[in-house]
Amino acid sequence: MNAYKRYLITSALPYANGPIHIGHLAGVYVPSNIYTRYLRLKGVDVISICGSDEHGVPITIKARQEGVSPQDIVDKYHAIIKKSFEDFGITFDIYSRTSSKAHHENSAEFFRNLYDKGLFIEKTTEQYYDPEANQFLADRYITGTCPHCNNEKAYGDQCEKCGTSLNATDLINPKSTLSGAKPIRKSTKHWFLPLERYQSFLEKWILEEHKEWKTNVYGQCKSWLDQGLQPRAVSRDLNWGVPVPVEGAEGKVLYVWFDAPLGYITATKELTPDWEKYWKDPETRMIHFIGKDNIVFHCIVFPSMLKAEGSYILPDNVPANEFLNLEGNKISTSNNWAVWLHEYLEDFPGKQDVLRYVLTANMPETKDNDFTWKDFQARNNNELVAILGNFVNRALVLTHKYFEGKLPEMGPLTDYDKSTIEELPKLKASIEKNLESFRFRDALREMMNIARLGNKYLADSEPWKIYKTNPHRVATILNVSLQICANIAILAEPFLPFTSEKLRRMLSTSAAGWTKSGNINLLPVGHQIEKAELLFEKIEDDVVESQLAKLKSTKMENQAKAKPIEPQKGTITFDDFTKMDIRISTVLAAERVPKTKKLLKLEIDTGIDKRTIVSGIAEFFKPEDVVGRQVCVLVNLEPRKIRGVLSHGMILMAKNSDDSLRFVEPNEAVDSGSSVN
Ligand code: B3M
Ligand code: ZN
Repeated sequence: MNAYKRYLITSALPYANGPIHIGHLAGVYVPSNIYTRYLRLKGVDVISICGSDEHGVPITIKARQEGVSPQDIVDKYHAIIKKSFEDFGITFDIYSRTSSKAHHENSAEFFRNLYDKGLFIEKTTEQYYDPEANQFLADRYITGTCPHCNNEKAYGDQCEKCGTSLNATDLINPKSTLSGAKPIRKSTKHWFLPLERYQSFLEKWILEEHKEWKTNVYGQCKSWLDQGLQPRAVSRDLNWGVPVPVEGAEGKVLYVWFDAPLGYITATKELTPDWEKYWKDPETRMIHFIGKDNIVFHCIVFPSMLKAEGSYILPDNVPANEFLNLEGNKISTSNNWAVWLHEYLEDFPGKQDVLRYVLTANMPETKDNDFTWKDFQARNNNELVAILGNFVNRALVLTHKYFEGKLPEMGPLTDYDKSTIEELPKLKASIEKNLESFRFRDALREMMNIARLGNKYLADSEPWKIYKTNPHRVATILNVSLQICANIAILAEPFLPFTSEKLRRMLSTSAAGWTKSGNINLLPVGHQIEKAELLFEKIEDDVVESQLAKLKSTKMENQAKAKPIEPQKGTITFDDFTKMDIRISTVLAAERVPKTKKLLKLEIDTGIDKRTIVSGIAEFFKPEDVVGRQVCVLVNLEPRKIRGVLSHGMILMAKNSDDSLRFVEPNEAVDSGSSVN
């Protein structure tokens, strides 16, 4: 890696159509931030670029749903997203946006450049059109069945299930998402980037020269290339986006996946007049951090665009992650199945590093992974509190207790001291090796192994037991322990920046660079440390349970929305209605009907008489839950034998959307025998 002079780190531009959730963080922004912080600490020339993706159908769909303009939507979410990144220590050198004038100019100029060189194909083709909404159906305005994996909810430009990039005309049973109508075909002119012209270049560049790319990334690229690349439309019939900068292109804008990656270039231009050295000097190493659904655009389409232009460098690596699920289900913005960062901060103020830690420890690096609140609690309590927090706290508190908070002098070292100290440079080297190969989970584990090492060292050495008899030995133990703390303050910074800062404050030490760490000489003898504060707090069961309850109610709302309401039954006459004799009754006794799952046998006081009714409610109510309850009973229903018991009537129940049952009961006590009509 030392052959490079500087680094350009890009992170996928989030669509400004909603806030940011844990899936975004784990997939893209935590890894890119860890990597960038690591390089910055090493003193490398690095810039980290991001911004909001403000064009495309995701934005216009959201605007339509909320009844506001696309500009209103992107203004709102750009601000929310930007703040979330700042709150979580995701520090970009610039967080830009693609609806800016600078970006419109930059992307129009890039298009025009390729256009003038004759690198596009201009074609009039038939595209899907919604005759009810009077609109062409680009990208997410159309859904249908994916011809590759049969996913019924594939979009017009991509199937999110199998990752394949599609043309709307590939979809089976296409449907307009605007009106639900079956689309018709209508001809329209567009500009296509002939990707097939770059096929052999891409094969050599990726398949031969970048065998080191992650298997998931390399594999997707290979399967794309094996299928053979096709021309890809880079314009759309939409009124939101960068207008196509040529004559006769009214009502047409650049395809969002044409302009969005150029946003990386716009942002760099906005950041520094020296932007060209980051984009055009082969001694710059460019890395794209993205999620797996963006692989084709960053490894095939954007490199083809850059290659076509000719003067830009290409990414040296694209360490895409897989997806993070939440409690076993796919994270979904539209179903509100997510942990939103702004909500997390309300519930867990000041605990950004806990989330960063858990998301890194579970990062979906090679396969999809699951976030669960139980795991969140366990990792906080058993790892951050019990290992890292505990070690640092004991080392600092004991130094105050025995040496007035001044770093004591190191005496002769035992073999155990020496073997502990020797671990430090090894662990540091292992963190580096893992970070440089984008193995963030392993890097984090090795960082925690330093805290484990310190924790074990203190526990084994038991300075609190020997102070009276051997204070010099205690001085050595605490010197070694505090030096380990100082190492943690540096080596944890990429992962846990807030904790690192707090620890540095407590140790009264500035942010010494990465290169100085890995040894035991970070703090001088006599160095005064500050008061010890706790780095982490235990998370109790009720806190986690309330998060789970929140998700459960989301799930119920979604089920209710998903379940079609039964249509109304045929009309009846008033006479039909008055034939039903419904009475308020009281349950006197209840027992299960033996050998059945669903049936309770109830003794009922109907006011008219006392009788037996068999009711299919045992899955939802225990006998003791129903005794004494007032219920509505259809008393003149023809008696019926159910499992050998004669049932005289029927209790009225309401069936909830999840098929669970509730009693229909008077809201205040009513005399038994009162009629209901
Ligand atoms: N806006 C992210 C997404 O697919 C997409 C990335 C653009 S990066 C140039 O959600
Ligand atoms: Zn598919």
